[in-house]
Amino acid sequence: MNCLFCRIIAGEIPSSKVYEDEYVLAFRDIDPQAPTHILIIPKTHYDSVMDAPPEVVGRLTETAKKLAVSEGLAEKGFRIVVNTGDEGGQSVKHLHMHLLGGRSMQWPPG
Ligand code: DGP
Repeated sequence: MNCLFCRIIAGEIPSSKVYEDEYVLAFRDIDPQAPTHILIIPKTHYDSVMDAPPEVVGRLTETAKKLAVSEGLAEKGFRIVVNTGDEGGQSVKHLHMHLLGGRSMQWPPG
């Protein structure tokens, strides 16, 4: 298995897990870009959001919303990001949603 996030799901690489269910794993980003920076991934491998069915994207979004509440981000606001492809800045080719919060976000992003 050469996908980094599949190896995290399999427990071969340790992660700081914040949520897990049958379909989804969420863990803290190794290189946080905000006080709270969580990655939410499907347990089934999809290279990017372009390959994933709507129910999978929906589960990631619903998990992000729940975590925004449990992490105390929902009231002040937060950002969810799905980098896609090379120009989108996707470095890990396993679909993942970033949940970022705990500071004011800038726009436009870099
Ligand atoms: P992206 O650039 O959108 O593909 O985001 C990939 C993210 O994955 C990036 O923010 C850093 C994070 N990351 C890379 N390797 C690891 C790892 O081994 N553990 C954890 N927790 N995060 C990782």
